[in-house]
Amino acid sequence: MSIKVTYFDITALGEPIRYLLTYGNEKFDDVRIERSKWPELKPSMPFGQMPTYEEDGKVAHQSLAICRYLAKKYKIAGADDWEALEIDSIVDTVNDFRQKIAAYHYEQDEAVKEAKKGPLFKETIPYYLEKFEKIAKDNDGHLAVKKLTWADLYFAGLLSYLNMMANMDLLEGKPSLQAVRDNVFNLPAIKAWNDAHKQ
Ligand SMILES: N[C@@H](CCC(=O)N[C@@H](CS)C(=O)NCC(=O)O)C(=O)O
Repeated sequence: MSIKVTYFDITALGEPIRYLLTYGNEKFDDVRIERSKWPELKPSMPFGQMPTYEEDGKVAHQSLAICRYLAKKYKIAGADDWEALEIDSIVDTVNDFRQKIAAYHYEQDEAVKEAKKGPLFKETIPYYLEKFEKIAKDNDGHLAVKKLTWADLYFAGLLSYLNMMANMDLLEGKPSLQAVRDNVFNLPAIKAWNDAHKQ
């Protein structure tokens, strides 16, 4: 089977897909598009965005849908529909969290950005992180169902991007979330991937 992931040369929304494929010991073509080439390529993408995932010439888009597809393939998407719901819920919540930080980070208007700063750092980020930390503690170092699932891979894959956008170590003082990260980073395949892709 020929597999290709196409994204910019950054972690962000591409890395969870790369992590899933790496976890599944899949060989894949890790295509990284230079920013200068993007305008030319954009119209050829299903909805003008990346990442995309290709399998034997068939193209899929939407990073969460792609991750979920791979997680099902590698049997880390839940043992039954209720587990799958729990996993999907936390993944969507991590994604909400990402979007709230991104709304600040990518704000172009400096005055608006300054106005968003206080609520984001004093309220939103602590609110989400405290809840995530409790969930991770209750789930023995995982984000759902007390075992490794794609929610953990998604979170760990997104982490460097979240930290970059927030310009802080979001996991400082959060031992259970650190355990979620470490449980993923210590998987031999992911460790080898991270060693080979230090950014
Ligand atoms: N919901 C989509 C979002 C994709 C997205 O926002 N992609 C951005 C990069 S992170 C992009 O392609 N930006 C370039 C553009 O829109 O021209 C997903 O999760 O795949």
